Amino acid sequence: MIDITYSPEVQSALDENNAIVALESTIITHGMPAPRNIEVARQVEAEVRAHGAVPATIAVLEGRLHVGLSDLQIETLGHANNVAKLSRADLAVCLATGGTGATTVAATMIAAARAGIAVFATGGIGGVHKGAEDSFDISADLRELSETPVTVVAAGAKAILDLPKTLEVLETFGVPVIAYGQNDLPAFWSASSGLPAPLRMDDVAQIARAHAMRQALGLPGGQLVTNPIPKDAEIAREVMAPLIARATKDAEDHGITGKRVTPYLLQRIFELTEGHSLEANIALVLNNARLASGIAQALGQIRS
Ligand code: PSU
Ligand code: MN
Repeated sequence: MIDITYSPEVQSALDENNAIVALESTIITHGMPAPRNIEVARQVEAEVRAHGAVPATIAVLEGRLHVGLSDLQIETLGHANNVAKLSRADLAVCLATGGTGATTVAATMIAAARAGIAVFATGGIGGVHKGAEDSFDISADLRELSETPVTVVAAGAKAILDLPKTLEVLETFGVPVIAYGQNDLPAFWSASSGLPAPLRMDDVAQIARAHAMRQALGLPGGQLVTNPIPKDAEIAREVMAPLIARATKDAEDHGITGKRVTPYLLQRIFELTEGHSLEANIALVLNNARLASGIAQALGQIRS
C-alpha cells in the first residue's frame, strides 16, 4: 500500500466518516497565475468547508503523496516554478524519485481513490484537443474516468477542446456524462456548449446513488458531473469562440505540444480576455466545490 500523508483535518474526517471533497493542484500551479492561484486554492477549500465537507487538496511534495495540504504547503506550491505536472503516467516516477509535482484530474482521481475519497471538484477536465486526428492529443483524464471510481464535478470540458469528440470518447469508455440541472453540456466559461449532454440529473442524492450503483454493478470508473457556470459569471460562447480559435492557432504557430498545450491555451485566453477568463474560472470552481460538497454528504448518508 502506498504511504499517504494526510492533513490532520482530512485524517479526522476519514476517522469519523465525514464528507470529504478532493481538490487537484495542477489548477494551482499550471491553471492560474500567481498570486491569485493561492488565494483561489484557499477560497475553494473554504467553500467546501462552508458547505459541510472537508477539503483534501492533493499533491506530491518531495516524494510523498499528500492528501490535504496546509496553508503553507499551498502557498509554497503556488509560488514555486517548474513544479511538475503529474498525470497517470508520471505519478509513480515522481514518488519514486523524491520529486514534487501537482496532480491533474487523472492523478488526483488515483490518489483520491487510494485515500477512500469518492468525490472530487475541479474546474474543467482534459479531453480531446482540436486537431486530435493529427496530434493524437487526448487527455489521460478521460481514461481515468473509465477506470477509477471517483465522481468528478467539473464545469464541462473546456471549449479549447473538441467537445463532440470528447463526448464520443467518454461514451466509448462507458463514462456517464451528467449535466446538472440542465439539458445541455456546459462549456466551462459558458453555461451551454450547444450540445445536449448524454444524461441529466437535478438532485445530489440521485447523483450519489448512481455513484454507489456503479460500484454495486461491479463497474470500474467514475462519473463526470458537469455543472454549468453561474449565469452572472459566464462569458458568452460567441465571445469565446474567436479567442479560442486565436489561442489554438498561436499554440500551433509556437509548436506547443504534449503537456504544455493546456497550460499554454489557458494563459493565452487569460491574456486575450484581459483577465475575464480567470474571474469566470474562479466562479465556476467555487460553484463546483459547493455541488461536490452536497454529493459527498449525500454519499455519506447512503453508506452509513
Ligand atoms: N482545465 C482547467 N484548468 C486546469 C486544467 C484543466 O481549466 O488547470 C488541468 C487539469 O489538471 C487537467 C489537466 O487534468 O489540465 C489536463 O491536462 P492534459 O490536457 O495535458 O491532460
Ligand atoms: Mn494532452
